[in-house]
Amino acid sequence: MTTEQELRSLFNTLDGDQDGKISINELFLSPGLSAVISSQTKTTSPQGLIAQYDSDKDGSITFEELKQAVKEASSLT
Ligand SMILES: [Ca+2]
Ligand SMILES: [Ca+2]
Repeated sequence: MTTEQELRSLFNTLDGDQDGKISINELFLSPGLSAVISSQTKTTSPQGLIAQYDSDKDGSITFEELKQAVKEASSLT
């Protein structure tokens, strides 16, 4: 399980242009970090992550969406 603080720093590292959202391009730019996100959210790819957890359908993942994704994934087990 990842703490909110760890998740926040992961999010900030992935958000290369610091606009507060992780786009699919940013996920592809950091394959190592994307793999961590994938394992935390039980998805297999950046596309899968966005397809499953982009709740407002803007094509990118906000911190709130990421947090929700991790929460949902960890309560599934
Ligand atoms: Ca961004
Ligand atoms: Ca979104």
